This record gives sequence, structure tokens and C-alpha cells, in this order.
Amino acid sequence: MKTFFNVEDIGDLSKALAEAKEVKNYPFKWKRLGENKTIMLVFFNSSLRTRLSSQKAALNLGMDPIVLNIGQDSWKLEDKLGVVMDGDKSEHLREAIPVMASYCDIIGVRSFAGLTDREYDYNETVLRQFIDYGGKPVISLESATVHPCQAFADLITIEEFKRKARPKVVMTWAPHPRALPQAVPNSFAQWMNAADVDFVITHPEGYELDPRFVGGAKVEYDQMKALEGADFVYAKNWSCPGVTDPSKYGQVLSRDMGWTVDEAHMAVTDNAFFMHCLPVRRNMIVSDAVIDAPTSLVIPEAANRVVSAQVVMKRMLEEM
Ligand code: SN0
Repeated sequence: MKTFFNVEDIGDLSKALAEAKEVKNYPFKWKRLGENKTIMLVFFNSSLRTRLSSQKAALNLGMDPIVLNIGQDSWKLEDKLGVVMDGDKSEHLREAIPVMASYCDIIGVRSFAGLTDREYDYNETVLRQFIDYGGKPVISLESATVHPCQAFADLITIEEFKRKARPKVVMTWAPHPRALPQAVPNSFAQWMNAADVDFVITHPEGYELDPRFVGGAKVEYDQMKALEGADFVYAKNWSCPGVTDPSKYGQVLSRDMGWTVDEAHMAVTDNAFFMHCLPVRRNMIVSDAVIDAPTSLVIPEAANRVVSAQVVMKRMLEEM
């Protein structure tokens, strides 16, 4: 595996899930695999789970992690080619990436969508440069349009907790005070479409996700109708993807608190589990009662971030 970006990169999902189970049961079985290998984890944005779970996964494999916070520990980096660098950015990705790559064997990159230029974000302009200039395997640790480590962990969690062979999984938009990227819902949709689940997406009008991620998923604008009989409720906010109206890309179109997942919403489900990638805004995205209920999976879901990251790193190491 040279890149971990899309669901296709992991190949057969049942094989990947079996491997995840083995990694979870025997986390230290491959302790020698990463000997004398280094992973560089590069963060352009904040992180709690991704930062810690990636380091833990690397350590489980005997690999040394190096973490770099761009702009705090390092120079501010320019990412556009052909510009006169007379601003506050001291170094270009064109040099910084090959330098970082020369110090490591795998690179992980967190680089959120800027949410101003749809083309720039949806071309994965920053992540692409890491792939093109680094010459080392690259893991997206949430880049502009995808968060595959999260989606893989979500799939592992659904596999562990499902009570039916083919559960109904509903991804619902929920309100948030700020404009957030579409990376988490994009990846979740992509992975659920590839998995053996009955997948439904619900959101207010205007929040249509990019068709390349929605694929053949059902889209239901009536949230309550979508939630009926759900086995898993996956809540997430995202800003306007700019699909129907490109001029609204990255905007907050609604703060409708009627979409907050509360007990009334959960009541129409089949005693569904609640999922969220975290960090979560309580009583905006989800009510205290729902996130604090025994059916809330947010903590096991976060714990599985180590497992998903470890499977990906293991695969990369095995090919070296
Ligand atoms: C990010 C997002 O893509 O939605 C990371 C999720 C894994 N979330 C946020 O930036 C939340 C920030 C906030 O203020 O709540």
C-alpha cells in the first residue's frame, strides 16, 4: 500500500476486518516489523485522537514516530507554486516535503479543507504534494476531502457491535456553530457504500455531499423517516459541499437544532447505537442523554482508531 486515502486502497474489506480483529487481539505480534523504521506525523491542524492513536499504532509495531506541528514547531509552509514568497510563509512544501521524507519511511498528513476554494480542496492539493514530492507511503490523517483512518475505525466498530448480518446505518447531519469540512462524512459514505450495510444519508437541503462519495447511497431529507429502524446512528456536521450551489461552498446553511440527535430521534430507531468521530459539541450535535447512554459507542469507536491505523501501517511496512 503506497497511499491510504480511499477505501480501494485497503482492498478486500472482509480481509481488512479480519486483520483488524487479529491486530486488536494481538497488538504486539508485529513488534519487530517496524524495527528501525520511522513514521513522520505532520499536522497542519489540531488533533487529539489521530495524533495519539497514530503514535500508539506505530509504537505497537515497533516503529518510531516523529510528530511535527506545522507553523508551531516548524516554519509556516507555502503550498502554492509560482507565488512570490514575500508573506509569512518561510518555506515551500516543494523543499519541506522531500526533506521530511528523507528522515522517515512513512508520512502521515493532517491538512483540513480551507473551505474557501472548492477546486483546491477537492483536488487534495496539499496531500497530493506529499504523494508527489515525498516518494514515501502517505497516510491521510484527515486531509481536505477524506478521513480514511476514521472511516475504517467506524467500520470495525460497526462490525463488532452489529446485531444483524446487514444492519441499517444512518448518517445524519447535525448542527454545529462553525463551518466544518466534509472529510468525515465523505469517507464514512465511501466506506459504508463498500461495506455490507443498508446505508442512508440524511441532511437538510443544500448539504448534498459530492456524488463521488455518495455513490448509490439512499438520501432521505426527512431525518425522522431516515432514522426509522436504524441500527446505527452516525451523527456529523459538515458545511455546504457546494454541489448544488458552488458559490455556497464551505458555508453554514443551517443551525436548525431540530436536527440535534436526542432521545426523540433515537426512539424511532431499532434501539440504535450512537456514533460520532469526536470531538463533539454536546447539545448541538447530540444531547447529553444520548451520548451518555450505554448505546453510545463514541469511546470504543475512538479506541478502534489505534486498530485501523495499525492495520494500515502494518500493510505498508510489510511491503518494504
Ligand atoms: C474536524 C472535522 O473534520 O469535522 C475533525 C473531526 C475528526 N472537527 C472539527 O474541526 C471540530 C472543531 C470544533 O470546533 O468543534
